[in-house]
Amino acid sequence: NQNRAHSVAILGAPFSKGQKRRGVEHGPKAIRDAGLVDRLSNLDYSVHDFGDLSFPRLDKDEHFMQVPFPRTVGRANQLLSTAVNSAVGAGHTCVMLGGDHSLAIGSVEGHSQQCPDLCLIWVDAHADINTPLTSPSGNLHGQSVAFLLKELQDKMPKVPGFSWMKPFLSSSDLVYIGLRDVDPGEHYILKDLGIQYFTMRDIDRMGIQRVMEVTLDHLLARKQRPIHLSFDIDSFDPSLAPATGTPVNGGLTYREGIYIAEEIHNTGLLSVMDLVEVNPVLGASSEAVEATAGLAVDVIASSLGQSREGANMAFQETPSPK
Ligand code: 6HN
Ligand code: MN
Ligand code: MN
Ligand code: MN
Repeated sequence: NQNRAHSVAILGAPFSKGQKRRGVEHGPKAIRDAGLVDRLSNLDYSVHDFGDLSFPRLDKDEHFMQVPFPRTVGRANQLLSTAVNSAVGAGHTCVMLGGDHSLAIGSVEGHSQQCPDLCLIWVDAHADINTPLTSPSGNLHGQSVAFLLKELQDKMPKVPGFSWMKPFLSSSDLVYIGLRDVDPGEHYILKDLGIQYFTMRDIDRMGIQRVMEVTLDHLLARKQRPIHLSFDIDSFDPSLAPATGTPVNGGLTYREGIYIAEEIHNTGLLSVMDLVEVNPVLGASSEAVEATAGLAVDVIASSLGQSREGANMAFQETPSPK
């Protein structure tokens, strides 16, 4: 129970234009319906649910190269950045509910306005580090990290809609966990920049305990600093998280995912987290949707201190009879 921040801000971001499938804009509602606010209140937080942001529909937004909806995605992220900036500035630990993973651009950027020394843990089947020139799909949810990294600045064309931001993150301030579907251009960039990453094969070899030890050591050994956790639900195995747009077999087990969240909580340094890519329209049944959204709630609660050891907040001593 050490280090419990007292207030959490929930920001819903019902946005889907970073990719081409419909439905991921309903992620925030599905995650709230799975009981998020009650679960966090039981952890003794004061929960401030700021509701859903509203994002403008831009009627003229032509492709840029092969990238669809660039101005719409840029503007949504600008609005999200402002919201995260003020939630963190007001002293909340911030939970951003997506929406697709392009939203991490605005979430991490807004966080960096308050915490310029933040570090980033990206839990995902994918590296989301394509540039518009390497992307096989054009989709911006597969390019978020490329917008953040200083080292890619001169590899990035000027995408319309993004002139409000400058890259600010160093590649040494980022660690990936869960990778298993990395595009050729992405693999080149990961190697070229020497980014620390752990694929599912690495988790098989080292175990999740060692992966977290090396991750946190890499980011925090030199100095303690705020953590941004960007958690893509497709990092989990599709048997656990079927309702998502780009599922890949061979993902995290339930216990690996929860262990990642617990270890991040135990640092006492979690400042902002994203939970993205829950798409209720893509579940084969309501059970599949509820399982995916319930898993999202479990990850958020564990990141904020829900413990498998149990809590003893109601007890100062073991009750005696009479
Ligand atoms: N996500 N690497 C593929 C692409 O289109 O760039 C997939 C990206 C998936 C993005 O899951 O957040
Ligand atoms: Mn819809
Ligand atoms: Mn992602
Ligand atoms: Mn992904």
